[in-house]
Amino acid sequence: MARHLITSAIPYINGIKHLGNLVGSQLPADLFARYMRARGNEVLFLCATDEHGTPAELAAAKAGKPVADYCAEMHHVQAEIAKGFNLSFDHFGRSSSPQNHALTQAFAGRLADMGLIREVVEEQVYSNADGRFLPDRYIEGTCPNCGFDSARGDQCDNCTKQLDPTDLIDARSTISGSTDLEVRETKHLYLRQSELKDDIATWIGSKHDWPLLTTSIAKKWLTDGDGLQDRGITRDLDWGIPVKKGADDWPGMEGKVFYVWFDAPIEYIASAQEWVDAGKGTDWERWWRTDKGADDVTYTQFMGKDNVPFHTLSFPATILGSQEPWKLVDYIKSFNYLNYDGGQFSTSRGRGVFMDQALDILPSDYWRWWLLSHAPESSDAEFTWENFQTDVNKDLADVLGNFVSRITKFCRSKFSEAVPEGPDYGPAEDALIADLTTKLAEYETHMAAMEVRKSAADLRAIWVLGNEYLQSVAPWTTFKTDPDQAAMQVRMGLNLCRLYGVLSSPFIPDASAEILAAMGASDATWPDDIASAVTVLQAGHAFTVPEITFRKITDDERTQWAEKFAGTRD
Ligand code: B3M
Ligand code: ZN
Repeated sequence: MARHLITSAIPYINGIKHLGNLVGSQLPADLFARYMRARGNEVLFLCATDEHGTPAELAAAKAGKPVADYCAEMHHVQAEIAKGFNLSFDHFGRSSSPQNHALTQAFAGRLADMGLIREVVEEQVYSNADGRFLPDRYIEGTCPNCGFDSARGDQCDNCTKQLDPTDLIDARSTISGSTDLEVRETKHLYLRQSELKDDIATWIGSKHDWPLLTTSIAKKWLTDGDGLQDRGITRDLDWGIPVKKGADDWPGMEGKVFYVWFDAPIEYIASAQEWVDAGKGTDWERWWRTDKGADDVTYTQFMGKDNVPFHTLSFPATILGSQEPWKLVDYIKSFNYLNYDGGQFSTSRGRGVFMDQALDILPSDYWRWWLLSHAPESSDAEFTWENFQTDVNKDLADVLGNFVSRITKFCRSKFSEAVPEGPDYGPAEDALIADLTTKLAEYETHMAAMEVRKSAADLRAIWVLGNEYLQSVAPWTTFKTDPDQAAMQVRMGLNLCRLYGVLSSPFIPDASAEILAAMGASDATWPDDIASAVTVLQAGHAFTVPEITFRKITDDERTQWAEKFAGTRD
């Protein structure tokens, strides 16, 4: 049994995420976590809300609430929606937790002890109209790298370049819109990433099996311009983790907080501490400290491409720089963007489908299946209502749903609600077993490699093999001349239902559970061998006909939803 530590990028606290956010990290991470558990591995799957920084402050101000209250409420909302999508986190933490405060301050202190922190008196943008400094998202302007006109003070969303507010051209305050800005002096801490450049380059260079999307982004920022730059890790903000050197005050840094991107990845570790403190686990160091057993852990991170620089450069700089035995990530699975109906999903413009709205109109399995089977892996992908309707109706209703309902109903009407007798499996069944064996091996290979789309295609092919089998042996015809032979064919069909319940569970956990319950299956273990897996349900085993597992999306619904989600959410 191997041990897998799995984290999803932690979603910002400001509002409910859209389906593009979901498919870019949390959902594929859940798929992998479920698969690894199903294969008998020990899994710790962690996520959290990312509660600091300007996104939280701006959203709380908009909602007219104190930021701490806003975060507590939104954490609860996001946790409930995550449950609605069956995201099987072992813990869903909060980056504002006391554990993360202490750990972040400890890392900063340690990095200072290692000589990797510089105190810098620097020039920051100050807004006269707002009476404050404008870090990160408090300022917008034109990207000096690509010319995008709404680049933020910390990063350009268009080209992913990490920026400083003073880099922006034609900058304006996002609070007041004011362009009455000036540059003032303020003191900040810088992490001397440049000192760690060679270590990080060597480390990235050794990751030959990482997705090209991950390594190309990392290498670009390692080699572009002067290479890896020192990075400001503190901000002039009220909300955040106060700057301290471990437990001690940091002279000259009173009233300042750590930058959100410094403390957010540290929350991956703190979330494991929260998991223990919540009584859900007993030993977090076993997962995170290589001197305490984590050397045999495989650590996989999931994230959208815009988060890659922080996970390939900044967070590793924190870990490597500490020279403490922390577990470094083994594999980074990154995703491109999912677009929405000819444009981008937009949180600010309310364009696209948001996670809560999705669950209001259809059960989570419909979304899980479509999103995962269209995951934006090798390029950006696009959500259209036509494609969603067509593929959900075809894959889930026509292929899987129809298979289960047809065979269970046929058995009930011609035999009973119990697996019928009949002879041993013959040549047609042996051929089916051989085909399923080949497809299962491909499915397992792709799942282990986190090839999400290919895995979905394999699973669909496994469902199709069952349909083709039923189509060709046609028990409804056989029954007229040879009921005994038909009984055996039905027995195979019912066993396939159970098998599909097991194999489909990482993608569509609710439907899988429903199928397994209808089949009265107590054994839901992953099959070692198809030949024996299709004999688990023996003659006389009772089952029930499941409720309609998947219904079809109608043309009316499609039209109505396309209109409803065109872009008006406030
Ligand atoms: N909250 C960005 C995002 O949600 C950020 C990820 C942090 S991962 C440590 O896309
Ligand atoms: Zn740019």
